[in-house]
Amino acid sequence: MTTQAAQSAAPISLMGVPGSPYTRKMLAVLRYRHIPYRLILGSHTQTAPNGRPEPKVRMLPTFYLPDADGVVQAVTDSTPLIRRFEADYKGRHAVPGDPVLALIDALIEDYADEWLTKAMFHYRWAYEADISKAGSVLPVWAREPQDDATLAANNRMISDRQIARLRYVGSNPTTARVIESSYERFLDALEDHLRSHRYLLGKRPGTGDFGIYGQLTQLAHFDPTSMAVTVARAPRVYGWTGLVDDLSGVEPTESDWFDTRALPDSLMRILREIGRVYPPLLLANAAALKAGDKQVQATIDGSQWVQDPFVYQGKCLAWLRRDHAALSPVQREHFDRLIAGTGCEPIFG
Ligand SMILES: N[C@@H](CCC(=O)N[C@@H](CS)C(=O)NCC(=O)O)C(=O)O
Repeated sequence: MTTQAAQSAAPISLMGVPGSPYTRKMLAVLRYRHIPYRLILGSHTQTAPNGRPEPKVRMLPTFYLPDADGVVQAVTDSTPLIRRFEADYKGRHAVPGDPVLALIDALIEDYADEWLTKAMFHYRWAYEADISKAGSVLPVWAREPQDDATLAANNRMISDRQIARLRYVGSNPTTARVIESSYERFLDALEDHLRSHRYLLGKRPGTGDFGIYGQLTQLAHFDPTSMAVTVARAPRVYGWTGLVDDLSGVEPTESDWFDTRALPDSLMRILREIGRVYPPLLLANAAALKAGDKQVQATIDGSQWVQDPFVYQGKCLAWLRRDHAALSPVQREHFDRLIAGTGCEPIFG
């Protein structure tokens, strides 16, 4: 897509539902960036294609965007899509201009998308109250109007399917405590940061804010068990989730980003929480993929962690390393010094 075409007022189309954290993440990015859009409410299995192409992987959200030849393609994956829109649309950028800060932002976004989502999936499908709420509300979001018997059948179908998927995210009786205590420590750290700051990286939101917001639309605002934990421990985090939903009226300036020479302790605390849990998973997953192992075995926060290998998270690690390698020697040294002692170091080799 050329910049000129992208800058025109033509809205872009995406398909998604309110119960999908990545759909919510992208809607908030589009609103903040003043990118006009049309949301097609629905999911791949339930919504008529209406001439729309199928994505390679049926994920939500799916965007319908022209390729280099102008042919509309179905595209998924929020992280590279945000970067594509950074190039196509000028102003109000979500990626910091300073490459060192941009890498910290990318790390936070990745943690949200790949780790915090474990908490989201775990709370939703491991507790009776959460299963019951999600099972009866998600079908309303993804389907046409339905009578009580159909809704009850859809409730059972979606619950059975998602509970069976708990093993993919690594949620089981052994890891439940690791996931929940990590969510609680994350809440405490973000709550502390929000005592003095509006966003993760200063007075304007970065991609990490949108990644975290996406997961919190569910964890903090929908699923009852994690919602109760959030409200009790972190009222600012609960409130912040409502704010990030629509940042169309924020007028950001370049000086709104933190100066990397003086990052606040509260941000470092968040990075230490990321470094405590996320690198062991990324590295063990990469090792399992390389060896062709059937299981990822890791020690996370002192506990045994077992899950299926995940090709996509292998790519996440490669992207973070690529961005680290692309820094100038001076920037890389600065970045390495910033994250020293956080536990995040092994991600970058
Ligand atoms: N890495 C993808 C993840 C998207 C994703 O996992 N979407 C979920 C819903 S939130 C999905 O569509 N899962 C397939 C399914 O539920 O059938 C992104 O950032 O967009």
